[in-house]
Amino acid sequence: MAAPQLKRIDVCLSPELIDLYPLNDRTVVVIDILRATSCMTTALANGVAEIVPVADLDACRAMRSDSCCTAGERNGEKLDGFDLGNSPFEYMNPDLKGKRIAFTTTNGTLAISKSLNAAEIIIGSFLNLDAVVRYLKAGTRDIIAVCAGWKGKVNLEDTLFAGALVHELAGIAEPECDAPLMALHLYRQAKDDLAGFLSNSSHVQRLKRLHIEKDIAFCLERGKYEVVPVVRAGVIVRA
Ligand code: 3SL
Repeated sequence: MAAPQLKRIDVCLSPELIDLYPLNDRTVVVIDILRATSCMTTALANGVAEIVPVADLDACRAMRSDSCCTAGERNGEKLDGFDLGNSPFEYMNPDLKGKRIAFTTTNGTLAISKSLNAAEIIIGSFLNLDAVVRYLKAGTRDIIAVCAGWKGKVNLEDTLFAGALVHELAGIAEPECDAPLMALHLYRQAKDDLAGFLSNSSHVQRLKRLHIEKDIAFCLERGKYEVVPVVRAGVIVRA
């Protein structure tokens, strides 16, 4: 019997590079470990019904209504006029069960909006890594991990998560170019102490200046949730 064909996996290290990647027949995994995709995962795992990712701040603010809360973050800080910020702990509130949330963040929601041409988009974080890996193994499409980075620049934590996907999918999906190989090598160096490996990284330093170390530790927990958020008609729901 012929061996099953390997899928391909590529890594887009910054949304600025996204035009280089063919999205239309791929499953895209959007990654913003600190903290947007970790918040989205936490929210859906705790009963939030749907999240509308919105790149533009004013458009998101305008969506506030009786049936829609708003979440707004820029430069790590919650914004005036929004119900929620970008800490995963806010999304464990039982009052949010069944709610719709319009969500805008500095990089994460922009990465989602730039990925909308993909055949399929899912949301990845260390919190749901195992569920995402199972989902990708079961799927038939080639995969692109899109790292949100920071304002167009590459960051370490999103690259490490992309490397974790390449590592976990070994034998199922083969790296398509050097970015997945780089991410894989980094992840293999870092995997036994992600927090230590990231301690000097730019966004960890930024969040530490805002005194939100507990968010960093939480977002690096692996496999806490079984949920796989998917983007359907522009809205993030449970798969
Ligand atoms: O850039 C983003 O989307 C945010 O996740 C950044 S922060 O962690 O809220 O600073």
